[in-house]
Amino acid sequence: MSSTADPDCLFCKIVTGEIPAEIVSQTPHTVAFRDVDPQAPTHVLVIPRRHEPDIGSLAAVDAEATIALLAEARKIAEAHAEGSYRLVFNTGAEAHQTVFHCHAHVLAGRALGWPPV
Ligand code: DGP
Repeated sequence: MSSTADPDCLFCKIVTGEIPAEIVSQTPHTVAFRDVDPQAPTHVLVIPRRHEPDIGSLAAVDAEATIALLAEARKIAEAHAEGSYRLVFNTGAEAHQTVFHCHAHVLAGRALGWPPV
């Protein structure tokens, strides 16, 4: 497990508790908390404790944390959703990534359209 962090990163500050969040779960590799601007009745962000800007960069350097993140997202979805959910990794500004610390959005609790807009 790596302890890499970016002192200027909002989500690193949620990991340390410097910025409060409505925590849903914590594991050795991950922290999950409710999104401040929920887009569905269930909208939880699952992040690695390790600072990496996106899921691809996390996967390239830390397979264990990547698997842990996916496993935790599944666990949260199963606990908070009734069967159907969407797991989203916005990656890059053009894809609406606004916080550059890897995060999975777990969205559930309403019908979700396709394609996403
Ligand atoms: P994205 O656009 O994919 O980078 O998603 C970033 C999400 O982070 C967005 O849905 C809003 C959420 N967010 C931003 N700042 C905070 C915060 O301070 N607390 C919480 N709980 N969520 C935040």
